[in-house]
Amino acid sequence: MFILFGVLPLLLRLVIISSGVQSQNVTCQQGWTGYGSHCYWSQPGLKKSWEYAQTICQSHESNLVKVETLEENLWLKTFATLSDYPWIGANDREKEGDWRWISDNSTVEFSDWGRAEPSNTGGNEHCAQIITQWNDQVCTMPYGIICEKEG
Ligand SMILES: [Ca+2]
Ligand SMILES: [Ca+2]
Repeated sequence: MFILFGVLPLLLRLVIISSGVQSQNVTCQQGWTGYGSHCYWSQPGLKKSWEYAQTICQSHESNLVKVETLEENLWLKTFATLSDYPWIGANDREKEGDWRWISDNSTVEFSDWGRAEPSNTGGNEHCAQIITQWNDQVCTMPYGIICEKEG
């Protein structure tokens, strides 16, 4: 009985927390998570090159995530599996130093580059990932995927 009384409040709390997570102001299809007016998808452990990651997103009518605000950036760090160092949609493949979002080719305005990043190490880092902050990385390396679409 002692154990039961100890566990019940904890279970109740978990139910409240999980229902809170689901109550977003956007409706997303199964397997997608809503935040703001967008839907997001990521699969822990699934790591691909940046371009293949974008292909996977496109096959689900989405793109690699466009990070527009501090709030979205913070939320993504709780949503994604950061140990997969997930790719985001920012890239400077067309022109060195000209960072653009793959979803709409717009210039990267908000950013969260880590210390001394983007470094363009070896002259060959043209795709962005989240480590703890953003890092430019060699696009062909396999890392996690965060897709985003309109809700
Ligand atoms: Ca670069
Ligand atoms: Ca770098």
